[in-house]
Amino acid sequence: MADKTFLSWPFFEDRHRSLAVELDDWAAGALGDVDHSDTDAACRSLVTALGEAGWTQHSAAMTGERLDVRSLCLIRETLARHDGLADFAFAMQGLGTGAISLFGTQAQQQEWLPLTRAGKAMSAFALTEPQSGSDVANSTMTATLDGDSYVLNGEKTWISNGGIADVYTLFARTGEAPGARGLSAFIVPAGLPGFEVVERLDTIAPHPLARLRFSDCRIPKSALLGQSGQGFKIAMSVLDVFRSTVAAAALGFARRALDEALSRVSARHVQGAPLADLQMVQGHIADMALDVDAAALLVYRAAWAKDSGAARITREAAMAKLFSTDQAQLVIDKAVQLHGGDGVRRGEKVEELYRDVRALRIYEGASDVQRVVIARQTLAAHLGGQ
Ligand code: COS
Repeated sequence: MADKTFLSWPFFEDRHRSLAVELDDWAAGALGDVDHSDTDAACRSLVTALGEAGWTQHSAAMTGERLDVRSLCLIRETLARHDGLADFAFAMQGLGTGAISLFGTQAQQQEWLPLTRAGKAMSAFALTEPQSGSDVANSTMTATLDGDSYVLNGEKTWISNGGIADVYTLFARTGEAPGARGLSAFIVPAGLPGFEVVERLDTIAPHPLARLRFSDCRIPKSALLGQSGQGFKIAMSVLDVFRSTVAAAALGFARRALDEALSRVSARHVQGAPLADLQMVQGHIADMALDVDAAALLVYRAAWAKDSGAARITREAAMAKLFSTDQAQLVIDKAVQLHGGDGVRRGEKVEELYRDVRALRIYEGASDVQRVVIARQTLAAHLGGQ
């Protein structure tokens, strides 16, 4: 039984506490036996189920509402503890529309957000390119203004929900300036002429992923999100919010691994006593519990700071993502070790968690990018205070 004492921390309001408990009850019933054999079909039906139950209402915000980052984090943590693909399905409804929530006009929001929030349309975030993952300022895909249209040319890759999304938030070079100041963000519906899914990508923890190609693909001028030339800042602002939620998903995986380890060391006997009686095992349990609580403090500090009105939580989100994803990997590795041979057997929960957690240290800003971000922010604060 997962520890829920963190819900009494002062970061939360009572509505968050009820949300976490109600979602946990729902997930225990609805996600018990999700069939992952057809990943696309599983994602589609998970989005429908999350939509019908109302959980995806939290994934986006219309003008006048706020994205509540604590709710996003609690939902991702809880879903990840039950089922990694359910967490993924929820997360993409938010990341894929994050720029529309934060920078969209009322008309843009009205067109897409009621659908994605109801689980009736799926969304994707198309930023990474074959030659630029961490180095966003080096993106080369172009959007050229031609009359009342932008014409898209180039490739995007590692796009989650690529191939099954109904709408993409896409970043392309509009050329106002070199580097970070010459990118813009667009809303691109699936299926336009010149928009092609050229490759589906398979990974150790399968979820829908694709490489996309745009060849003279025309979108209306009204597809521009925010101002032209502001794409880099839009991408970073979206990532500031959603990096905390990646950290929350890692926390959910780590909590589940700790639970699995606790059950194992209580039930498994060596030399006539439970494994849990061995001090070396207790040492592992202590490290795992400490990592889980420390990660939770960083995740909910970042979420609380954003919900309390902070304009930017770049440093807090980077700290949460770096620590939570790196430590979740260690927690899960210990859980695998405590399971002995069963830990690496296909079908065991800890084996699944071991594969599920790895990509979180790479996507939405790899661990070393988070270190760069934290160091820059810390140095800037020091220099600013001099
Ligand atoms: N929020 C708002 N604005 C931001 C910002 C943020 N979090 N981070 C940077 N900016 C602004 C800067 O203030 C700067 O503005 P000015 O030009 O007005 O001064 C501009 O954006 C450029 O910032 P910076 O100089 O830091 O750009 P870099 O190219 O050096 O950025 C990193 C480097 C590594 C931090 C950035 O490219 C990054 O986060 N990369 C990882 C991207 C990622 O997560 N990829 C995964 C894709 S999604 S799966």
